Amino acid sequence: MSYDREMSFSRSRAFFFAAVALSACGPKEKVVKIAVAVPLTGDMGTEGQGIRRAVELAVEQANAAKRFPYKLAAAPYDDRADPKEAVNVANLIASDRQVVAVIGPYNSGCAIPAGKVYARAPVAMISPTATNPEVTVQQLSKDWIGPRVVFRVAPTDDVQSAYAAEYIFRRLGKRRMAVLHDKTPYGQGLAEQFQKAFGALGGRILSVDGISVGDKDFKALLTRIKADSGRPEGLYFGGLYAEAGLLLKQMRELGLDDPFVFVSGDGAKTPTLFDVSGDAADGAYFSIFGVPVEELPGAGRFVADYKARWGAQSLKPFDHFGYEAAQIIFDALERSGPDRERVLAQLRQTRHQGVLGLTVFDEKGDTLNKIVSMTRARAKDRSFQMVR
Ligand code: ABU
Repeated sequence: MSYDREMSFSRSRAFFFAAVALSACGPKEKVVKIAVAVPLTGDMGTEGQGIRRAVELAVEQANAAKRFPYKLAAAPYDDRADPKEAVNVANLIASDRQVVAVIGPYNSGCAIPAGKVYARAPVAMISPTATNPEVTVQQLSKDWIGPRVVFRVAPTDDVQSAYAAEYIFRRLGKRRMAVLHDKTPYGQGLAEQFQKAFGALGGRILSVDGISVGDKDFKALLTRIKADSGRPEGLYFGGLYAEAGLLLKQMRELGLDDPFVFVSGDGAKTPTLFDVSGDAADGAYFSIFGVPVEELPGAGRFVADYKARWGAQSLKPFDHFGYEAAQIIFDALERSGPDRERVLAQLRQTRHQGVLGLTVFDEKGDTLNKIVSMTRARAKDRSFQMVR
């Protein structure tokens, strides 16, 4: 179902329920909101929409089970993956007293400034996906402007890129790499952590270049990498799928093909990549946090419910992280009641066994569940196969 159709369906449903409530003339039901602040439009909109659907599913299930003595509502906000808009959205959310916690932002570049707004409120946020260490580490600064409110259910980029460096060096046997990043907190951070880890293993980084999100033509840059006298054996890219897809396409056109490897991170690993790259993504490597949802022993029920609710094709790579963030908030709500500060205090005590396994937060708000894995793109069915 398209977003517009979903929204129109939801609006008709809301209208129907409002009419029923009015005709009943009963007391107004208390509504408690979980805000979902992610990109809902633009290049990252497909990923954000998946997370929104996952949170809405969790909310619908909790309401259907009458888990709380009030009605829960998911309140979606579109930050467009833009740090300025993420701050605007955070201010709107902070001023809505019905909101007891926030799921999001998706992007590290949004989560870093938005976290400051939520700290001032204060209202807790759990990011399902923002992986730059600074997202939570900033809360330990002596200049931090409120309580520590930021949590995340994904392990950080230093863990992910150290794993990728090991994989490239030991499993793929590569010793000389070129590095490219998109100059965002996520992409640049991932690339810098990779350089450190690959260098520590004895690998050589031959070049490091920055591109900009939205760039389309990488031929000159790739030609220079190809001609490098150090003979790079692969390209490590810190960035998102739109640029990764174009890089792959243009790399193949220039003959940068097997055994030359392309390796990137979780932000580029989405079936939407194939819309940009076509078959050129085949064989490329992508580290991810956690393991693919199909491999998670505790996620079968979620996958079945999600597909039944939203359609078999609508499941996106980070949806189970959004669903888990919602379940963690529900656990806290059960112990605290619908009060922002008490929810925050209870989130710090989280010990949640769910689709991701066990989630416990450290003093920064980072999950202690630090599993990362490597996947390889398979163009014929637009899938990513886990590789060992
Ligand atoms: N970690 C995936 C991409 C989102 C971000 O951290 O910016």
